[in-house]
Formats: sequence, structure tokens, C-alpha cells
Amino acid sequence: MQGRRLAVAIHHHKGKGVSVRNPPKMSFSEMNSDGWVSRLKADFLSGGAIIVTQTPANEDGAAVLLLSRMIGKPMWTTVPRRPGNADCLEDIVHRIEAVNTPAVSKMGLPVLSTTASEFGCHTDESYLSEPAEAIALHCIRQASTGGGTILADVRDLVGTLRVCDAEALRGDFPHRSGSACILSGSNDSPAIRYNPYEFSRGKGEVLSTRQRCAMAALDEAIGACAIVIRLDPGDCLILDNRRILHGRTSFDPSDGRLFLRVRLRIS
Ligand SMILES: O=C(O)CCC(=O)C(=O)O
Ligand SMILES: [Fe+2]
Repeated sequence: MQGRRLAVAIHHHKGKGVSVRNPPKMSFSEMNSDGWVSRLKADFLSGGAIIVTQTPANEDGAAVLLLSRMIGKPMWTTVPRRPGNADCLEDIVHRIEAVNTPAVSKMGLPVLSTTASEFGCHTDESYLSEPAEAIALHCIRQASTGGGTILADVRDLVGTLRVCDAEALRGDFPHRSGSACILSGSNDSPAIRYNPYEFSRGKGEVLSTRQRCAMAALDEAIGACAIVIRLDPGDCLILDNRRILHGRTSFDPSDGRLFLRVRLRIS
């Protein structure tokens, strides 16, 4: 995207969303205790985010798949193949790491999850007719500095946006494979699909001035509400992709940062 800064100012611990600021944590090692799985589901559904700590940090993807299946149905999606993917249990576990030759999207831009660059707040698959409903991000290796996980709750964003901008975001925005509204749902239970990189380009279609202003207001609201948490190896973050935007700060590519990602359907 051109001329616009992403995640301008990240305020640590300033967001209003209690849930996203401090996602509930559960330990993988206690999985066999009574009610663990029901609590995992209930806490995930109420807060939109949960962290499972002490998840075995193996590259094979077995642990993140096990947790994902407790929440929903892992989805197979086409992502550019990258070195190492063959080592994953299944094609549905994606490696997120900086590689020497980043993958290139159909639009000719680097796929950010294969780079060490900042990846501004977004929801995954914003350009599909049915984006993933949840995603699991499992930290296998973390960077020494940077690589922080940026989170923003759509409920906080709606509380910050002017009504006219929120209204505009409920209109149709062109993206890579069609068009979709950015905001949906009721004011009490709003949903979002947003990727600034996707929605600022559309498929060659031009956004109206009103739409561009509304997106700028959304980016500003994200900058004001987003928080950064640091995931450590063994932490598996599970997010409601309709409610919690995520991103990550840049990091040193030589650090070998590796996350595994699974996308899920939960309904
Ligand atoms: O690197 C991360 O922590 C997140 C990457 C991401 O959001 C993605 O690949 O969709
Ligand atoms: Fe993502």
C-alpha cells in the first residue's frame, strides 16, 4: 500500500479491550484435566482470543493441529509452497518464517508471512468469500527482538470510530477476488474482515473518497487500540478471525523466527 503507514502508533497496554490485552491462558500440560477442553472453547468464544502455553514447540505441527481440532475444523487453503512445508504433518499447517526468496502473491507483491517485515493488523483471507473463522498461531522459535504480536479487538475499534466512518465501512469494498463490507454484525457484536494491503488495491477499482477516508479512520483506530504481546516458544494463540485483528512487528531475519499457522472453520 502506498503512502499510508500501518499500525502507526502501537500503544502498549492502552487498548480498552480487556480480553485482547490480556488473553486468558491455559497450559497444554493440563489438557487431560476435567473440563479443560470445554474451558478452552468457552474462553475462546467469549474473549475471541486464548493462549495455550507449554504447547510442545515442534516443527511437525502435531500440537497446533491437536489444539485446532478442539476448537473447529482445520481448513486446507492454497498458500505458496515454501521450503520446509513438506515437513509439516499436513498441508493445513503453514510455516510463517522469513525465507531468502519471499513468496510472491498473484498481485506481484511479496507475501509478508515469508518476510521479516512488519505485517500490519489484518484478518486472514479477507479477500475470500468465506474467510477462515479462526486461526491458530503457534510460536516455535521467537526473534530476539521484534516479532511481537499486534492485536486489536473490533469491539474497541467500533467504540473509537465516528458513526459515519463505521457506516461507510459497512458498504462494499473491492478486493482481490470480489468485494465485501469491512464491518458487519450488530454494534454489540461487530465482525470485521480487513487487510489494508488488499482493500487499498481492490482489483484495479478505485475506492471513493468516502471509502478512503473511512479506511484511514479505521487505520487510525487500529493504531490507537492495538496492543503488542510477545509470544514465546510453546505459546499457541488462537484467535477469532472475525473479531480480533492480528499482525506482527518486524524482526531480524537471521533470528530463525518460526510460527506455525492453522486456519479453521468453527461453525
Ligand atoms: O508472523 C506472525 O506472527 C503473523 C503472520 C500473519 O499474520 C500471517 O501470516 O497471516
Ligand atoms: Fe495473518
